[in-house]
Amino acid sequence: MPEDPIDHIDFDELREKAISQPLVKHMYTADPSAHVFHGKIYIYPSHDIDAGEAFDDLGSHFAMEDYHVISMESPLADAVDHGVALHVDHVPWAQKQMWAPDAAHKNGKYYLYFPAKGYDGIFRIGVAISDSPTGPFVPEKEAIKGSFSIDPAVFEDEDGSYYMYFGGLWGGQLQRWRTGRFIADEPDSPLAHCPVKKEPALLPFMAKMSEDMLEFAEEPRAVRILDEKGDLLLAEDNDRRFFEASWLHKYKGTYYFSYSTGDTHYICYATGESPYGPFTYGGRILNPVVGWTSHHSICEFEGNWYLFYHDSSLSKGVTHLRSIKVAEITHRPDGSIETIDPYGKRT
Ligand code: FUB
Repeated sequence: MPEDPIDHIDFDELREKAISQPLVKHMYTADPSAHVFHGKIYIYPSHDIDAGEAFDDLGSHFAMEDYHVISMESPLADAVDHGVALHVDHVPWAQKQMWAPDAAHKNGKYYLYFPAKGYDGIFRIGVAISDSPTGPFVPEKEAIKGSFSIDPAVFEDEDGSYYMYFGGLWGGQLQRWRTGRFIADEPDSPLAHCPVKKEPALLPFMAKMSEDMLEFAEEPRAVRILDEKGDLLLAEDNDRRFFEASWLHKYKGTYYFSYSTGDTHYICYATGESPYGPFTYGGRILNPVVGWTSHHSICEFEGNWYLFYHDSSLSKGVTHLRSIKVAEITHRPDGSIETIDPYGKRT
């Protein structure tokens, strides 16, 4: 994950061309998972800091320590920071790297789901509980049994079922779970164990949540992402294959699984008829932003649909110092989604 070459970018011009501005400027935030709870928008982002870690392709420089919850009365309103909602020091099983979180609401309780590296160097996904959407959240003592990798996203279906989608390549360690058990060999190269060329690409995972929202109700299973012929996307198809940042939304009865392509920096989507998939590739939602990572969520507010995303323009291109943003998205009559250019036009 190289540091961006920022010399050629005129950041003043970029700010003017940007379709949206950072929602929060007093700190760096990323990976915004947005939900509407009781008519108000709550955003659960990563809280980016510069912890002085060296850049590497495993994302060691993403050394975040806590989470803040941000709320907004509407997508155009001011964003309010509700302070620290959970700190790594209060999570018994987690050592470091509090990466992209998500949240869910059920029966008056709020659940914050978050990935972190344990003391064994392995990413797991934890859950913390609160009576308020803004926390503070009290973590469970152990990570969710059977969880692995990063970037949890929890979707509530219309029948009241909840499903978690998760996984991420390279530093997110998904490739190290190819055999069903963690492959812990050295050296810790981001590409070791990744499929190549015409092999099927790695797939994200998903599982239904238990009634109490604290466990998987079933063994996690792979989320199949297919091309137009019904074949799995290939590892060499870097412009379309899954990398990280799972999200699921439902529009007019169709399930939209969206994700980042990582090293090609797109946010793409695929559609299906069931929360379990399979999903067929549909196109791009967001073209590359300034910064290496791209990570988003999609949520409906008062009948309109919004993409929450991030870029590194406020930090003038620093990969791990990002800022959350929001832009409206459009589902066309045929169900496809218009592509947004973060610094220009829609197609
Ligand atoms: O914020 C840390 C990591 O960067 C996230 O978990 C990934 O999705 C990427 O945005």
